[in-house]
Amino acid sequence: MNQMKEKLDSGEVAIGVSAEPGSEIPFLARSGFDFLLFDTQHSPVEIKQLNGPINSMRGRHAIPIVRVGDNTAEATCYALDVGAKGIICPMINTPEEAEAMVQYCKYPFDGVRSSAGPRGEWGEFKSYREYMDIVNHDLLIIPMVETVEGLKNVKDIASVEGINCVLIGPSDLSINIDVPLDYENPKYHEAISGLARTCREHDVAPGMFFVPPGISPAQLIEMGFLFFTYAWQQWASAGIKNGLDAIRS
Ligand code: 3PY
Ligand code: MG
Repeated sequence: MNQMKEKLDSGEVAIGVSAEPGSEIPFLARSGFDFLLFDTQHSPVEIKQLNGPINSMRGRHAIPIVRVGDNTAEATCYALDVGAKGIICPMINTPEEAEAMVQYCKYPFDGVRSSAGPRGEWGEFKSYREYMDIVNHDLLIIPMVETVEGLKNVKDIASVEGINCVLIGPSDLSINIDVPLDYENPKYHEAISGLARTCREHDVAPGMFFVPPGISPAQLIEMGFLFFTYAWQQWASAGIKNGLDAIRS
C-alpha cells in the first residue's frame, strides 16, 4: 500500500519534509507529513546509509522517497531495496530518459528491476507475482524537470507509461530559464504554472522539491501543484517556545 499515491490519485495535496540520517526520522514520520524525502544527489549521504533511517519509518504514516544521484539501474535498485516507495531522479529531459527510469523502477515484465525479496510494509501477498504487481503499480516514479529541454518535453515525459508524478527542481529550473533564484519573476511563474497545468491534464501529479522563497504553499496549490516539501523547523521552534512559555509564565 502507498498512502501517498492514493492521496495524489484522488487529487489531494501531499506535504513532506527533507530528512537525512541523524534527523528525527521516527518522530517526523508520525507527525502528519505524507512523505520524508532523502536526498543522495546534493547531500553527503550515500544510498546505503539509508537502510537504518528508512527501517525506522516502518509502521508510521509518512512514506520514504529517495532522490538518486543519476538515472541508473544500480542506484535505483538499491534505493528500492532499502524500502523507498518513491524514486526521484534529477535532470530528466526526454521521454526516453523517463522510459529508462520506469524500467529501472519496475519488476519484470514492466521493467528490469532485480529482486531482493519483499518488504513487509507493502502488505501480505499470496504470491511473489502478486507482490511484484502491487509494487509495480503503487510505486511513485518521479522524474525531475529542471531544464529548458525538460520543460519543452514535459507533455511527452508526463505521457510515459508508469510516470505518475513530475517534480520541479526550483533552483535549477530558475537558472536554466535565466532567472537565477528569482522566484517571483513572471517568467518563472509562467514556467511552473504551465508545467503544473500540463501535468494535471495528463493525470500526473506535479510537485515542487521545496517551496521557493517568495511563493507561498497556497500559491503552489492554486497553480495545481499536488506535493512539495516544507521546512518544519520553525514550527517545532514555535511549539517548544509555547511549551516553555506555559511552564515559565
Ligand atoms: C533544485 O532546486 O534544482 C533541486 O534539485 C532541489 O535540490
Ligand atoms: Mg536540481
